[in-house]
Amino acid sequence: MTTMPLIILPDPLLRKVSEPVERIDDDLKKFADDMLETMYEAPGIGLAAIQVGVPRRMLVLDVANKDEDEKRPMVVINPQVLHASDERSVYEEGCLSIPDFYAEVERPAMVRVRYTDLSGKEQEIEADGLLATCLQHEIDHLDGALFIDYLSRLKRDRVIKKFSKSAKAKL
Ligand code: K1U
Ligand code: ZN
Repeated sequence: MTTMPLIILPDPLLRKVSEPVERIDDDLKKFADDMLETMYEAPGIGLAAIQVGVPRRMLVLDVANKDEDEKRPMVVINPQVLHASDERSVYEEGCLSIPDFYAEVERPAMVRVRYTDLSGKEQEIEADGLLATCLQHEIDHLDGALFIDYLSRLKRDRVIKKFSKSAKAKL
């Protein structure tokens, strides 16, 4: 397995709308393994393909409690949100593409999502808690949206400015 470099704000790729995955083959399975390895190494609880520069509608996540011995990796291909609850929940989110910045975001507390798994089988899950938050955060990435988009314009612009400055300083 290989880890891949992460795309960091303000890279314009993060605003790209990803295209559906059309074929599940050995290359895609290897890519899913590499995404999981990259997520665990970061460390993170989720990762969308666009965060490693691949504009495909695919994400991985593992929201298992870190005290648990068992990993619970999920590979989610071409997800569709079928239902989002009116009830909301607030969670302090982070993003591997916006390192060391965290902010509270309010989202639907429960979502029902249809997706294809790595064996090509259609699945449906009803998620709440951290899984619901993480799924929505990752599905947003597939549509070019970031959790900072839910903050006030002032806060969002401040974060973008800070990351743009540090990107320029690295040139
Ligand atoms: O998509 C990403 O950038 C990954 C992101 C997912 C996420 C976190 C929190 C709420 C919603 C979605 C992360 O994994 S940030 C890192 C993080 O949350 C974490 C890191 C180590 C241990 C536990 C959590
Ligand atoms: Zn993110």
